[in-house]
Parts: sequence; structure tokens; C-alpha cells
Amino acid sequence: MRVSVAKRLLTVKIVYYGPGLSGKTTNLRQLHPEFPPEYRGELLELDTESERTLFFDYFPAVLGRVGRFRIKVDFFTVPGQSFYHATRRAVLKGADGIVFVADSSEDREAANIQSREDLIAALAAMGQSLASIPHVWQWNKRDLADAMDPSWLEALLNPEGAPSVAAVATRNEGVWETQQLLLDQLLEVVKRRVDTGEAQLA
Ligand SMILES: Nc1nc2c(ncn2[C@@H]2O[C@H](COP(=O)(O)OP(=O)(O)OP(=O)(O)O)[C@@H](O)[C@H]2O)c(=O)[nH]1
Ligand SMILES: [Mg+2]
Repeated sequence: MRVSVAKRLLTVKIVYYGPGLSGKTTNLRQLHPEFPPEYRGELLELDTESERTLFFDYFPAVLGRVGRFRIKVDFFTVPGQSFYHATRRAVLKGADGIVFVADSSEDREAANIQSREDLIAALAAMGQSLASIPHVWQWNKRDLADAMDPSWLEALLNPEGAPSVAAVATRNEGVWETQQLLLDQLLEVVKRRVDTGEAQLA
């Protein structure tokens, strides 16, 4: 989280994480038009010809004010394909909140588990853990015929019991709800930081 007391601006970084093709880019594409044009920047997609994320997707949005501070959010996705290991870690650096987009397909069970382990290792390298960073689990692709039971996904991926949402990102179902659950958690942290900033301004 970056606080500029001079500009009265507080910037929060949210990263969408998860295995390849789970729907991270789709989430950002759906989320972007939900913000009024004057409050959002362009959606940037750095991808391959086949639309797989190569580096990241990104857009900034202004949420509003807390006290005398404007709150800006930088939304990012990581590339899910396993060989983009180093890029994922670079994008994750400095994240204040994480959305883990899991693929509900039975075929992706191992990929989900591997991505969770990859995330935990990446957080550990930054001196963080799932317990130390606000996060939300999204059970995406609920429309698939072979979608795993949500209770199974919870047991498999979210034994810590963090907030979770069922979603069909392609139909824009659960996308905004996921973000709201994360922002609820982040806003608590933001309010504490703003109080510190206000104290510096006073
Ligand atoms: N059936 C179904 N397909 C989905 C859903 N969400 C995303 N998809 C599809 O899954 C494919 C991959 O979606 P992306 O959003 O590009 O996935 P990604 O996680 O960004 O993939 P990487 O960038 O490679 O990590 C696309 O064809 C999407 O249309 C969903 O809820 N249901
Ligand atoms: Mg992508």
C-alpha cells in the first residue's frame, strides 16, 4: 500500500492469481466496465496471440474517499501457465490483496492445488503468508458439467476458511461480489492507514 500524504492519495494493489485458463483475465474484463469511465484507466492486456496472459493485465480505478484521502486501486492478473513462474512473483510483489480464481473443472483439481502451493511459496519468499494478506477464493466456471462440489473445493483449497464466492465469470456472475468481499477486508486496513496519514497532516 502506497500512501502519498502530499497528494492525499492511497494506492492499493490487488492481484488475481490462479492456474492457467481459470478465468483471471475474464474477471478483469468484466470488472473494468463496472467502474464509471471517469474513475477508471484503460485496461491493458499483455498477452500472446492465443490470448494467454504473457506478463499481466492491468487497470487502475479510483474508488472514492476515506477521510481526506482518495483511494486508488491497481488491479493486476498474473499469467497462470506454470512456466511463467518468475513473472508471477514479480506481479505479486507489493500486493495488498489477492483473489484466487480457481477452476471448478474436475480436470483442473491438480492445477488448482499446484497454483495454491505456488502462491504460498511466493508469499513466503516475500515474508508473507495467506494468514497475513487479505484474500478471497473464487470458485469459477460453475457452469461446467464436471464442476466439483463447492464443499470439496473448500476442503481442498481453503481449509483456512477465508471468504469464498461461486462464479461464472463469462456471464459476469460473482465477479463483482468477489471484489466486494476483498474490498471489505482491505478497507479496514485502508482506514487504519488513513488515520496515520491524517495524523501526519494534522
Ligand atoms: N465455461 C466457462 N468458461 C470460462 C469461465 N470463465 C472464463 N472462461 C473461459 O476460460 C478461458 C480462459 O479464460 P482467461 O480469463 O483467459 O483465463 P486466465 O486465467 O486469464 O488464463 P492465463 O492468462 O493463461 O493464466 C476463456 O476461453 C474464457 O472464456 C466460466 O465461468 N465458465
Ligand atoms: Mg490471463
